[in-house]
Amino acid sequence: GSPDYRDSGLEFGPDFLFGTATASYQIEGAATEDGRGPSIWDTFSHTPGKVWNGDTGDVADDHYHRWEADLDLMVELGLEAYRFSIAWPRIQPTGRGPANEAGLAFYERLVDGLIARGIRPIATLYHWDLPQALEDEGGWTNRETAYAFADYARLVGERLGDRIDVWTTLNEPWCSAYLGYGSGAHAPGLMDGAKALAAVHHLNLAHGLAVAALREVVPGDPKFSITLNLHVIRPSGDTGHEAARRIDGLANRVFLGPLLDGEYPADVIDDTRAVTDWSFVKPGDTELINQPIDLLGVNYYSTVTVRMWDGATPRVNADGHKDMGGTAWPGADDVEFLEQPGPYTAMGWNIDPSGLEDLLVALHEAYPNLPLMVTENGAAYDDVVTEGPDGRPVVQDDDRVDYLRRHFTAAHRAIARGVDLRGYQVWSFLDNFEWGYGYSKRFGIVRVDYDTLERLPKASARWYADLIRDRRIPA
Ligand code: PNW
Repeated sequence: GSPDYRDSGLEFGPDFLFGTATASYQIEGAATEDGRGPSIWDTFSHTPGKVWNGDTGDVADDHYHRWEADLDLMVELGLEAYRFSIAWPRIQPTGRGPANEAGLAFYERLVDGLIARGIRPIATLYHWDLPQALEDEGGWTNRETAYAFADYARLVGERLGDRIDVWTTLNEPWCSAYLGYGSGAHAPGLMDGAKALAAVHHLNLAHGLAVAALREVVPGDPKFSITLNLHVIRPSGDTGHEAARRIDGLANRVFLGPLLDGEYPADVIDDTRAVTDWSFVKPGDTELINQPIDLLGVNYYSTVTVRMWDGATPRVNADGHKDMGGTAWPGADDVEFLEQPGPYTAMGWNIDPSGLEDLLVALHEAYPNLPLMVTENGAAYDDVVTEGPDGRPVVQDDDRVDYLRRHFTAAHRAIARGVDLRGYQVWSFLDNFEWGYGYSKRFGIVRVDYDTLERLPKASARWYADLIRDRRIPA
């Protein structure tokens, strides 16, 4: 049978980089401070009906003001790396033009603060907070946004270039394109399959142009990367393989193809002919996208199970996405996403650590010379605060510890099978603004009290600290 992934005592090498991840809009707050312009997530979260409970990132974890104490807490936990994102509208409030000095200065303080504490900075240039002014001109459906992104990357690279270990261009362009422009679950909330596919291409192009720009201005030998949320797809029944090919195309190969192989997969273009003619791809684009990269970031949470819909019985659609009326799968509305076997996290996502092992091994087999990093993995649970033996509050999040233990074990098994895995960033350092779910879903290994903004490391944070100290999965 398949392993239960609860092995303890497995050892990680001395260079394996243990850390946590966050994103600017999810933690910073200070939404109008120091010249920050509005992003599509400000607009979206302030639009009634888009985010649970009307929650916004206006204050979030107030990390913009509390960053120093947050970094001290990372030291206390022994974290070796920190994956954070830079808010484009802090650097360029309207997405174009000269850099806003106060915005650059914030990230310079943060990065210098990390380095002073011996924590390695992993910077993401785009974790979904597009300047609203660019969305007003079409956002990611507009080719110009890709060029604007490269200009922004250059501004940040010129200032911080010598101090960042890993530069990541985009976080999960799948979400930006398909949830932002297709399903409507994410900002800007459009529901148009053709726009979603145009966004896919312009995000790919933005990545390529940004890597080229960064290489020009960044000294030394940092790593350039992109982070994808590749889908691990389990086929069901006779039609499962056809359904899996279709979803693999839209979710995975439409990114991996141009990024790493220099071309779009022909079957994806065929599958989506009724949605778009792909005329947004211009001659030379795939060469621009296909820049050499040094590392691929992998975000992993769950798996999907698919088959083709028979057209008669009610179509199952348990793909785990908030239903706003659009579709995250342009041209694949005849694919069914089946209910997954449990157990589930508080997101309703099924827990399957074998998916992480499978994904890492498959990527290594397809791209043997490309080092990998888990740039996100973690779980939301309905944490409860209780009184500890000494009368102080504790969060005994054993379910999250178990989730992390199994996924670290899966990663270890992948390494044992030859995968060049360089590190693991747990999502997330802090409870934070979970996009359409607002503050209702808690992913942190550190609890945030949203009344007082106090931080409280959960049992999972202590468990992780032990793992990092011993470089072994604790018993
Ligand atoms: C990722 N989906 O988001 C993001 O990179 C994080 O910002 C986020 O907080 C984390 O995972 C947990 O959700 C996703 O619907 C959001 O498939 C939605 C999906 C996938 C990833």
